Amino acid sequence: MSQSQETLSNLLQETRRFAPPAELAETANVTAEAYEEANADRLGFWARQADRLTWSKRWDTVLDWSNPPFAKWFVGGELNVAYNCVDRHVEAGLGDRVAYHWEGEPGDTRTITYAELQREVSKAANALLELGVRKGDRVAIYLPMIPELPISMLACARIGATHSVVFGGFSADALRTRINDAQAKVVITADGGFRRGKPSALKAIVDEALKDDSTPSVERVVVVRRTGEQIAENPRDVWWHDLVDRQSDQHTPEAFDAEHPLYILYTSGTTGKPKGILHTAGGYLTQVAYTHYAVFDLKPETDVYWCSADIGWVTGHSYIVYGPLANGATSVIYEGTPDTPHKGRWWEIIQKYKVTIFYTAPTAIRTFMKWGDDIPAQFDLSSLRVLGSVGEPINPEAYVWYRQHIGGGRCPVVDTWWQTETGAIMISPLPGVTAAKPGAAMRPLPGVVADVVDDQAQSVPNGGGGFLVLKEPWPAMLRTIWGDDERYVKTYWSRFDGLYFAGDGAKRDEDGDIWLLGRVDDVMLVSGHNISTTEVESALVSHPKVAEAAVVGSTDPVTGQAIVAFVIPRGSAGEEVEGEGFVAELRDHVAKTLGPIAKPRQIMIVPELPKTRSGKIMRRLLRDVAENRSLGDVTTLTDSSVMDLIRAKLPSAK
Ligand code: 6R9
Repeated sequence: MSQSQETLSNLLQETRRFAPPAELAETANVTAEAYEEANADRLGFWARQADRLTWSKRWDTVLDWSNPPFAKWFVGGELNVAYNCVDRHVEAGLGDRVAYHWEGEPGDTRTITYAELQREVSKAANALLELGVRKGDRVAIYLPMIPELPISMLACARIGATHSVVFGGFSADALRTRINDAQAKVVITADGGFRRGKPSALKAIVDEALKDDSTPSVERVVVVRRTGEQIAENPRDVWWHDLVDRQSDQHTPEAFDAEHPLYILYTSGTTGKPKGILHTAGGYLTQVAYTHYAVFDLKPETDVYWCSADIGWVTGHSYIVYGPLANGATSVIYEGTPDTPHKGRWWEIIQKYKVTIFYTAPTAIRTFMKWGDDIPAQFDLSSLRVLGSVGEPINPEAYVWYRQHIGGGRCPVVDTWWQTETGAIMISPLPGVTAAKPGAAMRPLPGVVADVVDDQAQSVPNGGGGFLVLKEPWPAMLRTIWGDDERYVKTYWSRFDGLYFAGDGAKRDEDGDIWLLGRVDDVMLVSGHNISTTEVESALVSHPKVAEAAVVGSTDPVTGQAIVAFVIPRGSAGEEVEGEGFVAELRDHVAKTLGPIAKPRQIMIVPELPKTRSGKIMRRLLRDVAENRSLGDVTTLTDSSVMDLIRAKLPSAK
């Protein structure tokens, strides 16, 4: 490790700091004392956070860790998640508060208050009961970003059914695998949704997934009419409006055990079949509510919050549905793509709804950088006060661009590290406390114990790099992989004895702050030095003509691995980005920023990068290109034609 630590400490000399705005610091929901409070008594701290919720029966024990790594939180407690997200706000007199400002891609809108949400969720719950769905049954949800999506999730939670949301962009095969793994009894879908100005079909994909009796557990398919496109109707199908609209809008929620399964969400590992990550009711809701309140400084009376993720990913589950609703927040949901009908659509939405808190992903931010500064400049973004980032390491340049061009230089940017498995944000600045560094997730939140360790599980000193681990159980942690306890233990708890292995590389800087360096599978070994893809990418993105970069290690006879970079130029960079001169300029720039060891052997200028459907760069495929292999599995790619575009560029590559 010593050699790599030395290398890492030479990399990324980022010295910029952004202190919290004074006004925000003064009125912040959470102050620095929260860290001390949680350090002094971690379980007591989480018990106080659980008191944000309304419990029908109080717990006896905060944490049962007698059978690690199988945790039980708030043992003996009982609650209803939907009641906590909806009814209790209505009972508190907040029925007229807007829960969701929904904006369809074609421009149609719906405003849903908490009182309406209560009625809609109750009707949907009654409908599921009529279909025979009972406590513990699984319901697969395959919907676009329309109000019926959170309504269906809450209806399941209300009756104790476990939902499994499958992202609307997944194929019939992917849907079938997930339905069968969860043994779903009902599928809720729509005729389609609007994307890029066109209706995109969903029901046909469900029909394909279910054909020839390949999903024997499925009894009924509920179909929401969204696009009005023609669909094939099967005997097991029922229209949402025929079924749900005639139900009573009264339903009395029943309390369930704190450890009752709330949902399964599949995450595709690098190999093998997708893992069904299981989250349970009490601990999950506690941590998403607390983190949404703390990390975004949410003031539910005045804030308008928008998370641009798809609800089909964990970010949408935790920070569009459960966290914001548990806190009684007013949120925006947008159905479509950011460039429909124009590239300023998101900024127009922020202007229209006077959004105050905005949460998005680095991939989106880098796309906006590529489109040009002049686009957000045309809109009034002065309502914003806190910005968040999630999904990948945010390159310092992207962070600074986001702060400046979206946040007007006045909004703190919180870079939030977490995973489907962690359920909720784990490492992040606090907007009223932390003097944030661009590109750093900084410190574990109060109540979270994280560390960076070497391959012997020893904490690395400040300035060192290694593996990110979590040292103590946390309330929103996954409870297992659905139906596969052994795989749960093997995947997360076997690399280091007694520690949760996140699969991410990280470093701790001289101040002890944490920087994420990407998945450990992506770290490159060049002439005996560990070099992180993230740091070389950040160096490339810090060049004024570069919008996005992806870096991989390619086998090299001399150095073991050599660095190969794929670069998308900024829209404003003009013609000169095609030539050899530009490539030489970029190589020199990396050498100057990070040192000669990090200089890419090869740089390819490309129009697009391969991304997963949740926006993460698929470096594995770029490695195949760099090493001239045929491509591996491309099923989780957003757009497989991207790989053809990249291949077409190869002959001109340096
Ligand atoms: C929430 C989510 C998890 C993986 C995670 C890491 C990467 C997420 C990050 C980040 C650096 C951040 N990741 N947030 N890396 N900085 N702020 O994205 O969940 O889809 O399960 O992905 O995403 O590599 O391990 P999920």
